[in-house]
Amino acid sequence: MKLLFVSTPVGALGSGIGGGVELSLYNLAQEMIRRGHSLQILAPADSTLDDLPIVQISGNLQIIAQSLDRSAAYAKHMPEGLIAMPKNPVLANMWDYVRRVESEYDLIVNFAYDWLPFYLTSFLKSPVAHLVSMGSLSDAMDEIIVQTSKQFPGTLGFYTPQQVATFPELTPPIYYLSSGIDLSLYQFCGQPKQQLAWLGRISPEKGLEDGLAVANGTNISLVIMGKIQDEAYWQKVQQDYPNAPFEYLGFLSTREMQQVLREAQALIMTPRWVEAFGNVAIEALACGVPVISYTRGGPASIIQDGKTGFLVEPDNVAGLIEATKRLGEINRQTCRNVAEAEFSLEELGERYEKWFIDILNFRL
Ligand code: HBI
Repeated sequence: MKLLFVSTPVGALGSGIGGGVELSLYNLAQEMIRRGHSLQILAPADSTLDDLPIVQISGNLQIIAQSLDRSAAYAKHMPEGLIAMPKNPVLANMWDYVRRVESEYDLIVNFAYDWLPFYLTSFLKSPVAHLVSMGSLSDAMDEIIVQTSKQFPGTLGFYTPQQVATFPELTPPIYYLSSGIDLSLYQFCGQPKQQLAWLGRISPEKGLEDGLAVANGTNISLVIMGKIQDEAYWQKVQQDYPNAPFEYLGFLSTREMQQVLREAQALIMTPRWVEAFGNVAIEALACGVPVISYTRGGPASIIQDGKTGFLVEPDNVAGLIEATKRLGEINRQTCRNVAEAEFSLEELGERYEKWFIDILNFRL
């Protein structure tokens, strides 16, 4: 197949602003090329992705949907369900490029959680597969997602059932794609140091304050890695936990990040929202690191309670702290084995290739 991947407009690939979708796009692109498909990636200017083919598109980055969600302060003063875009939007420039080249591809794959690509689907001749990268955030996105699932059944892909459950009724077939990583990049570690890890975009929906509360409660140092997306939030959580032992290492490459992650006794995941998946959880398992998280969103479908980590009642920090005392019950090799069985690139490629072929067959 000739595939055109259209990336998220919130940040250049490699910047970390695109969070899990950057990793998903990179891993999937690699795997599709390995399977013999030809592939082109469209992404905002200044994107880097190793040696993968990227067409850089200029224009102003899109506002992240989390800041425009239902609870956003602006929503109180504005009409219901506004769809926001900056002037000279990179999102529109990317899809204008799609319009010009679409006849050269069998399938276009949209990675943006934005209104425009869903709306443009019926304007294009080539089929569009939409990877929905988050749970329900706004009425405008819910509406266009529901509409697209009705008009183009089978063209919406999600990570998990927990993510799909946050949306209004969608027209089947619905594809649950889970996720997958290049396991060869993650080295198993059987002897961890006295430290816990927290990974992800530093932004309110990720609940970093609970991670610091665990460090405070256990007096075990929390190693934090990820892009600071909300500086004010980052300052606030540090002020709220002045004595919590932690180290912030910034946004690292996968290679550097896993060298630190693998030595952790556990990864602490503290999603405040319904995390669609949680790629960081399978990165931890791949290193043999158990995951302690809330029974909310993607982590609830990744972690096997008592076997590859512990699932705790949402927002119950004391429960997270209790779970750190039970880590001796977890066999770290089992964590790595589960990652190999369920979250390899081959498994990922299998699921996506079936989805893409189903879309093309349905259209013929
Ligand atoms: N917001 N508007 C918008 N568009 C996206 O594609 C988007 C986003 N916020 C976050 C995001 N994508 C990625 O971090 C996903 O991995 C969640």
